[in-house]
Amino acid sequence: MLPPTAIYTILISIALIIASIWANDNFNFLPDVASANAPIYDELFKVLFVIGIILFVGITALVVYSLIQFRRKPGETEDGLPIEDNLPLEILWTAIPAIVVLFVGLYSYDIYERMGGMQSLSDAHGQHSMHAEERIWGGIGTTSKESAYTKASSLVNVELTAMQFAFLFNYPEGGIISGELHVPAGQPVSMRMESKDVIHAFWVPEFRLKQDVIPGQPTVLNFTPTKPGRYPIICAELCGPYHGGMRSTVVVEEPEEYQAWFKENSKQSEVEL
Ligand SMILES: [Cu+2]
Repeated sequence: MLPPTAIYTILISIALIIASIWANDNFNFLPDVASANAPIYDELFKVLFVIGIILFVGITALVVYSLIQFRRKPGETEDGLPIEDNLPLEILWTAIPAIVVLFVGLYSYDIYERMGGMQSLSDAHGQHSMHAEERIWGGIGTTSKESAYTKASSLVNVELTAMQFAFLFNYPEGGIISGELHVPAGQPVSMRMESKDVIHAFWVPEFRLKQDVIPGQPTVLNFTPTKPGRYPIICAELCGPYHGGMRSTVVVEEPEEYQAWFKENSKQSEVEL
């Protein structure tokens, strides 16, 4: 027969696991899912969040239990028992965090790879040719296969220029320069990013994407938007006094709407030229 404390431990653990699964299915703390890699990223976030909750609740429960159970009794004046050297316990509390950290590390790496982070950039959708000596890195990207829209195959090329305190988007094919990023849903986008002054970061929470924009060292971000809508672009690198105001918008449109926007704006630029 198990001692009562062991039974309580088992029951509490089961209740915690059930509660975590229920919370995971019923609450969504995260912003909209608007790109192909967002679901993959959310998977990682949820796993980390559940591990965090289990540790937090477990440790807090243990502390509260110890506070009550081992409280000094009235009239007790002596020191506690001098306990030291419990080898099995030390092995256990070293092994458990080691396994957790190893698991989190390998799993994060796997997610990074699934998001295209380990892809060599020259393979990525045959994007515009780059000089071999050019240092371009940080190719977080996705393939369109996870996308709800798999029909499109053409690649949208955008060049992002960041400066204190604005983002500028240039579409080389149409000669368009825009303060807002327009992208078609379901089509892979390859964005080449460079900064004019200091380090900025391009962040779209709904895409679950963040990439530094660095002066003199272009970075590339490949992604496939999936859900039409307007989402904020936020500079996520403290870049100066108006860093907080460095925002823009990404407009994800149905492919036809995007084509219409593109046509309209590239015509205008022809007239201006
Ligand atoms: Cu900035």
